[in-house]
Amino acid sequence: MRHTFFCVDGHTAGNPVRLVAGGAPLLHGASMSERRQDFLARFDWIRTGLCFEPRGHDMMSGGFLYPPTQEDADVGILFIETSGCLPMCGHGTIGIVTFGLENGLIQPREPGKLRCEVPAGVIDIAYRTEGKRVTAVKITNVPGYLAARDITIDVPDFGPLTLDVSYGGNFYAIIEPQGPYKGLDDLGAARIVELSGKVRQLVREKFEPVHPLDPTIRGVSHVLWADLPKGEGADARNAVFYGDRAIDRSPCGTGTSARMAQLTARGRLKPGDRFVHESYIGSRFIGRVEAATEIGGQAAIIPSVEGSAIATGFNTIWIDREDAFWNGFQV
Ligand code: PYC
Repeated sequence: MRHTFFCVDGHTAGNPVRLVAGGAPLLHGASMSERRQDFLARFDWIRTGLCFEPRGHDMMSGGFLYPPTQEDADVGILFIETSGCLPMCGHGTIGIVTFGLENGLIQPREPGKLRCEVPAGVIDIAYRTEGKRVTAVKITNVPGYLAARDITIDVPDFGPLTLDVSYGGNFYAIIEPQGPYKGLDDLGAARIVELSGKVRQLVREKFEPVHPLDPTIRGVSHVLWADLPKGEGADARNAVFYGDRAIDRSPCGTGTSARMAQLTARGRLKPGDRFVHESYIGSRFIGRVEAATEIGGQAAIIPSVEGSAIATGFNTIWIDREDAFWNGFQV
């Protein structure tokens, strides 16, 4: 049996985005969070088939558009990625909104503005256009907060690290330069990938964060290696590890949100501050601490992240059960 998926492929700040515009399964659930659980239980083969080799690669990421479950939202988004179905994805949202608007798949009620329902909550979008092109997308994200400070781990063949765990739509282990970690260029991409899986495992053994409003959002999924900026006008640089082998080519929207929540909790940023974040490859998002708030009685921030995406083409993809690799593989 052959399943056909009509996709708009592209990238946000260098990281892939595959908007699956046709072929999304019908999902049960009264919220995007419940639909995420339903998708994971019944349709995860679609994610692995579209994201893993041979139809995808280590960094592959994307999502589907759904009618929202909430009346005040314009559209619902379900994210797929090599790492799973994320509660929220910043670079994915920027790409999905851009390609959705450019191809008439999303109809805003008010030009320049959208309200999107994602598994992690409701996010507000402001976007700019030039002719038919969407040139910038700003996400006002779900609240971010610092979940744990100063967790210590000892990484075999590397050394001791002290890190924070922060939430910006996913939970991040955040490592600043210290001891054996002298910065991104000193470590290099291959070593970041090699060490990050171990770091994530060691953090998971010590601490399991659970979102105060949605217990299905739990556990550290990403590792953010923080560094000083490289380019002029940037405030910081990062490499975000996800899945089993991926370094985000974008500055990572939820990672930027988590980093701003951490820095605000530690008194190094404050509401109103701008935070220009550079990715490993030098692309940028403009972050901002929009406001202070609280979540489950805990101090939090409303972060925003702005960036842009480029479509690279349409892609009709088959998943055929007669193909030995119909649901993808990882090596
Ligand atoms: O931009 O939030 C993000 C993201 C998560 C994983 C990869 N990118």
